[in-house]
Amino acid sequence: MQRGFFSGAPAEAVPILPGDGEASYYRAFLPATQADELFAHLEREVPWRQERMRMYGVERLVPRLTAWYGDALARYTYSGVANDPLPWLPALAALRDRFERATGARFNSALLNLYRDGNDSVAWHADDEPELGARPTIASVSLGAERVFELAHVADGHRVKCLLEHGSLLVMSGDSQRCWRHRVAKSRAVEHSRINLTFREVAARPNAEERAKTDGRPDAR
Ligand SMILES: O=C(O)CCC(=O)C(=O)O
Ligand SMILES: [Mn+2]
Repeated sequence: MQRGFFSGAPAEAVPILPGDGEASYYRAFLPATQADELFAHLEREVPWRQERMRMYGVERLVPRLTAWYGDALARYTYSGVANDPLPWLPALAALRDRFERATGARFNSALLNLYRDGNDSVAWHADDEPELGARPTIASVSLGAERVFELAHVADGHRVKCLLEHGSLLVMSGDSQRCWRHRVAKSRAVEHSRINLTFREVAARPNAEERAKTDGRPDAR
């Protein structure tokens, strides 16, 4: 056990990786009633969508529902889909502020996943898109049904498993996206839904409209 990341937080940090990056698990990061309320609020308020992705030239539906929130310029490309962020919901902005105060890191966006039941999943991947930078810090909150989060070392295949409980927080940082891949596999045992929030900092990228506004303006310097 270590204090880690959230000094003074109610939950203790449990390191889950043996090396080559850090991942800390905080079991009861949110009290159960707050986690219940947040789950119900997000399930109801978020305009959940099932996106399509292209894999090996074949288009298929992403096996879960998603939504992307963030600052206006936090545009993000995920599985070949360019996402414009929805404006922060107050409940998400409050969590972002808490993470920023605790870590000193910035989080300008959050990717939300809704796993409707054990048939929904996320396949092996690393959050290593160029706009996240070389050593991103990712704060991942879990609500609802418990799911197993697996990590596999890219070089030696070493596996680590972590049960992500209702109200928990997992913080991945350092080389964790370069040295490890992660997934949430399908599970017949899971009947209920789960919401996952991953707070990230993406490099701000103006879209064509914003570029047009600034083009032709004299350089301020
Ligand atoms: O649902 C989770 O815990 C992980 C989701 C994830 O890895 C992602 O959205 O990149
Ligand atoms: Mn991920």
